[in-house]
Amino acid sequence: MLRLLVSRCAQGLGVSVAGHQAEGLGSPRCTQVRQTSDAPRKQPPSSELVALPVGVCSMMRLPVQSSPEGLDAAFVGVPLDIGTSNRPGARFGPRRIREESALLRTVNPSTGALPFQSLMVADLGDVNVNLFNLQDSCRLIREAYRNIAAAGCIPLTLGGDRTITYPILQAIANKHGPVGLLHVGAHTDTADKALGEKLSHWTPFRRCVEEGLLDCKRVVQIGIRGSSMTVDPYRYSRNQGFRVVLAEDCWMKSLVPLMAEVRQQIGGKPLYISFSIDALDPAYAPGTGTPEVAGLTPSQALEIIRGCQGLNVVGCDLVEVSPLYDLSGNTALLAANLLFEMLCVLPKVMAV
Ligand SMILES: [Mn+2]
Repeated sequence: MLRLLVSRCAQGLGVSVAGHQAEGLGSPRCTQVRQTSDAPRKQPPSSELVALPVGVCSMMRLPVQSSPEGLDAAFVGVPLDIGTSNRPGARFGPRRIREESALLRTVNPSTGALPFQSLMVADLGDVNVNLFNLQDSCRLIREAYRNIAAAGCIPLTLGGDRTITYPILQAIANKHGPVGLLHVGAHTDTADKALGEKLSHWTPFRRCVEEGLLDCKRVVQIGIRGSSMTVDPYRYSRNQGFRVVLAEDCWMKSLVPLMAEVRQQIGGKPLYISFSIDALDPAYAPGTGTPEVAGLTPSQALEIIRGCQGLNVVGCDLVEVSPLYDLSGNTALLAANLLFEMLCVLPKVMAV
């Protein structure tokens, strides 16, 4: 019976169990596996045929592969947390998000989106980061994402702390030029330095501005809040032309009207979506490194992501999930759902 289950599972996932264990992005053992254009689309296995907890743990139980060739979009883990300032643990985010994502099904009846009938999607595993060297980790992430972008594959990233968005955007801008940014989170992440270092999860968007990776007139930050070292903590963002929407301006209201304005501002040029789970109130998402009270609700998060339908989304990430502070797994479950919603608004996803 065990053999039958493993065999059926491997068939459903489309990979060998041994192959999955050996692979990792950036690993010298990665092999190029080319997909033909007429290959059948990859699908999470049906929960009517394969029990939800069965199988190697991948995002949405999708096939795992090492090469982005032939993929329209892919989930990618970046298990890095050495850029965190307070509670660590985001290195365990990708695994926990994948675990909770087993519950996700394949269609989105709320929006009508059919992502797996529209796109070729797989799980590309994790970037092999250097947990003893943040600078080197950024290099490894940048190189992995340059390969993904070069293959025409849209990355949906499972973080990892916020630092990872900087090298990802280096790779994305290398392909697309300066991009618009929808950043949802509690903090602007535009500090210059902390403890004398220019690289941490406090600083990625300032580094991105300095390197010309962002189209600053098309940058929106939503959910910003919390105490600060200065009385005007958002000045840097606003001086760059960013639109900063504070959490209190979102309280107790639908964000559908806000997103209509955001769509106008972003237009049809490339957009990157970066979602920190700390945008959500800690009541919903306690499993994060720097929680701030009075945040967004899950339904507002869905309104934000669904409001990106029709935009030219070229990449997404969901960062700052630190499972150690949430034994229920609800934070990772929420993160998995938000990543699924991002998949559902990618260009070329059909809706019924
Ligand atoms: Mn944050």
